[in-house]
Amino acid sequence: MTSNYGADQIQVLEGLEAVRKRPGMYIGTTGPRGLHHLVYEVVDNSIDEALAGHCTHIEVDINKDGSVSVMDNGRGIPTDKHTKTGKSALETVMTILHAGGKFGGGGYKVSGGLHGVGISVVNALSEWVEVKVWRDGKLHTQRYERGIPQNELIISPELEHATGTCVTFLPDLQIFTVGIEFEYTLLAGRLRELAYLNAGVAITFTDHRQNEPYSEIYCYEGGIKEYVVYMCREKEILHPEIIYVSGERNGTYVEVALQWCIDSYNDNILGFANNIRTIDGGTHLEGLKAVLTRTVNSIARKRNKIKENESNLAGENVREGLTAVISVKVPDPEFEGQTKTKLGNTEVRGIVDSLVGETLNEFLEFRPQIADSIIEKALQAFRAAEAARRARELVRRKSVLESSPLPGKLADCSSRDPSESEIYIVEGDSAGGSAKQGRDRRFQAILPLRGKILNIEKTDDSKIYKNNEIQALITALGLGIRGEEFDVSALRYHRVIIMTDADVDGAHIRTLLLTFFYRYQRELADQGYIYIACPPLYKVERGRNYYYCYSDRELQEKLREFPPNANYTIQRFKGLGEMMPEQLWQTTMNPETRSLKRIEIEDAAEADRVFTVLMGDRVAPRREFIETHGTKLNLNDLDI
Ligand code: 0RA
Repeated sequence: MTSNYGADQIQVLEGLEAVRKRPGMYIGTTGPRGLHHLVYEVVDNSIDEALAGHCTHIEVDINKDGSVSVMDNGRGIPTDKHTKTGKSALETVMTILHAGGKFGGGGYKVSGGLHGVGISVVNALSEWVEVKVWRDGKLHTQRYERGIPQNELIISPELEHATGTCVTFLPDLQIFTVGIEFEYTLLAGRLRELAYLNAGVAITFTDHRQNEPYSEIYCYEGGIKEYVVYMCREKEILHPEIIYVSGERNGTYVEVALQWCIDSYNDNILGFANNIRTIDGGTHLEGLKAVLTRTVNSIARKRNKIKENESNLAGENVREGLTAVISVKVPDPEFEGQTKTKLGNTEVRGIVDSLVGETLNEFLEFRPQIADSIIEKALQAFRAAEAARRARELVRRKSVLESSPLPGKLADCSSRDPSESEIYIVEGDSAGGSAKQGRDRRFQAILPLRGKILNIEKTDDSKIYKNNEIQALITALGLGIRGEEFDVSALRYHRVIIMTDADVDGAHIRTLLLTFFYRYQRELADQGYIYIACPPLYKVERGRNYYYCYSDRELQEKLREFPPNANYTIQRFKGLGEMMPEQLWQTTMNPETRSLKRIEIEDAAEADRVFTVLMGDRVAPRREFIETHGTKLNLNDLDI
């Protein structure tokens, strides 16, 4: 310990104690989402170093003991002593809230919602942290426990003159009481996203928890341009070259990549501010949409594709078939909305508008063929929208869905009172069978869905609503389609419970359903009508007693209770269909004994985000990933 235990030291302890007392204020939750934020927080520091131009490689490792290491080849956190406090800069960064920014670094501190709280918060919420800094030909190390330094900086000479930082931390089970198991998929999704957003930065991600380490490298020289290529990989593109804009004004950096596709009828625009996905949009997206509409209209008029007496193309016409990524870096970002994922800075609207306007105008002026094909696509969209509007007026709002009967495979409950009724959305017919036999039919309805439903990412609205499984779902719930007002009073059940297997396919279907609800029936998630069922993973039998375990941790704890040479059997439930109806009722459906997880809007937003980077990807590495990690994924450890 440092010897000068003065006022400074007491202040430090009070600061970190405040974080440990109210962790939610700093990282949102102490559930899985908050746990994963610790990693993002540490990685963000290395990303900042990369943005400052001093770091090219970041390595993230999940270690065998469950700790995580984040290593970079940046300049290394400064280690020189502060004359005033007698502490090293390193110790200051590790122990004082929000100290990071004081030591230079980028001016684009990520401060959306839960990010940007500083590495000291990770320190406060970890059982231990070990920091290594390579600088000035020396290795500096220091260990902390629950935020408190355990030794002075240990300085040893290094032969190699490399620089960099490595932070290893083990989250504190006293804080994260539901467990500290990191989920590969979630971390991989965010790391890949960061690699796309920061062109050229290589991020290596390795999981050492199995016998064979599993590793992936994300590095995209083309940055968001490559992201757009990836998003369009299965579509037919309208123009060969991705339209790319980058520029800076008043300290705000703007980067945009655009690609129109022929066989796509909606738009897919991803927005980011300071590396945070702005799911709820904001001023950067408003600026982009405004300038797209204005520029395409103006070029269309110049090229005489719209006559003087004809009206302008609407924004949605212009955006039809557009895939885009916009990433802005703002010195003082303001994040708004329930999930803090909407950029509020008003100055950004005009900056995006003018920077994109200049480049896009020039791009299209010099490429009249591309301009014409984009205009033609928008004109078609305009005509189709007009035709659809006339058709709708003719039918007088009599939608197909309104008149359709309840789906055949719905096993409805007898109650007609939504407030006491629940519907289980179950994966597959065999699980559906068990659930139908196991339920209490007075208030529990069962809707089995077949297979993978559909991939929302790759399809447009009209196809989604034509899909049998989605139609069955919407009709069973009693809801209309997007665009018409959402009417909660029409909702037939006030608990919509997603019950999928605890494996990769189950996780996929759950993510897909949450994404669907998030995008098309957001009110349901907003108002807390959506739940996740928590089926057990194991049944342990010993003599005449049996126990259900809902996570690997619970299983380990149960086994530890037994004497060393006890006889017992473990049954692992591979799917819900393997459970007897009575078992399913007892463990998962009986309101007296079951546990349900209510989905909050943030969970649905997170599902939407993971879905975008991971779920559309069906290339070989993903298959390999599922084979390696399939058994590790555990429903009970997920927030989503
Ligand atoms: C401020 C100044 C300098 C380095 C860093 C921050 C830094 C912080 C972290 C956190 C993780 N990795 C990092 N790498 C660098 C360097 C100032 C100088 O050398 O002049």
